[in-house]
Amino acid sequence: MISRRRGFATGASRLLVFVAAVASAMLTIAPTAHAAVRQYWVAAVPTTWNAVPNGKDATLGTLYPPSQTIFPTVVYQRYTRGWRTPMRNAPVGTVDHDGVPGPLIRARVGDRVLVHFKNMDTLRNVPHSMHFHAFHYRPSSDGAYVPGFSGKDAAVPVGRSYTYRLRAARDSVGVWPYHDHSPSMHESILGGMYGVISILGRHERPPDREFQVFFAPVGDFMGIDGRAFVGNTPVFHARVGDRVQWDVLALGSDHHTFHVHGHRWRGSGGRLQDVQELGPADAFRIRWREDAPGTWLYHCHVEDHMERGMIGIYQVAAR
Ligand SMILES: [Cu+2]
Repeated sequence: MISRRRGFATGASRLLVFVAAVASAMLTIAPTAHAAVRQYWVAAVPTTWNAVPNGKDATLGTLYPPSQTIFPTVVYQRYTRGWRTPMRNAPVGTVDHDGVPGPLIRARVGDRVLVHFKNMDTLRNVPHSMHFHAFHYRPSSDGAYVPGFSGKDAAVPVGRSYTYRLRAARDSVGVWPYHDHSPSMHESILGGMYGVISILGRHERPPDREFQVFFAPVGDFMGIDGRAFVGNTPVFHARVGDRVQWDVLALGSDHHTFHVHGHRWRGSGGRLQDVQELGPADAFRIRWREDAPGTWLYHCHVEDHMERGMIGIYQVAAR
């Protein structure tokens, strides 16, 4: 008994010494102690996009022929390491189709993020790039074309690749867009070359559900995640009690007003609101604990945008 107790005591003091040593080491390198290096492989790939797969505006009953809704385009596609195999851009539930928006780029404060980008655009055969909001980086990872100044990051030729080196700092927390910023930027964004960056604090608890809502024009329509009208735009799902997060972003030349039925949230200054405005390249995240079972609408409240497709369904199941 005694020897066992002594053995425990010895083990315990060794443990204490070890804990003290680790604690002291963590104090020295605290800011980066848990930082990760996250790597993403992304490519610009040709695809055939259908903005209205079911061919109709279910609200007004208007029918749209495939000739009006289907078009060839180039999108960002996530790949496994070394661009071996295409993979889903985001988990099912954050968006329920693939291609638009591009890969969901996640990070925590302190992380380094390497985005390996390859241009596989054999459709338009033009250079592309990736330009990231929110992250800290050197000009060589800006991805924006500046005539006479920018380098390989800003116009990656077809068949070539480039690695963007990014760092998430404390002022990177939140939701932000990334997009093509090469000379073909305007046509590329219209075609769907954009995506979502979602950055959490170092120790911030992630939500139970995260939904990506990206407002942008798509062909003749006004789209959410590249799709138009109820039945085509994503159907988001939650349960009563879930901590949900809406990632809301916009690109293009319009201002939008994000609205969810049956829900309110605290905006800037603590004001309760059920509509929140955003302009081009603007972004925000909205969070609440779900307490309203039922089938709800979410949409842009600019009437013209809503009529041209910016509307979808949010389903909340009772627990
Ligand atoms: Cu709108």
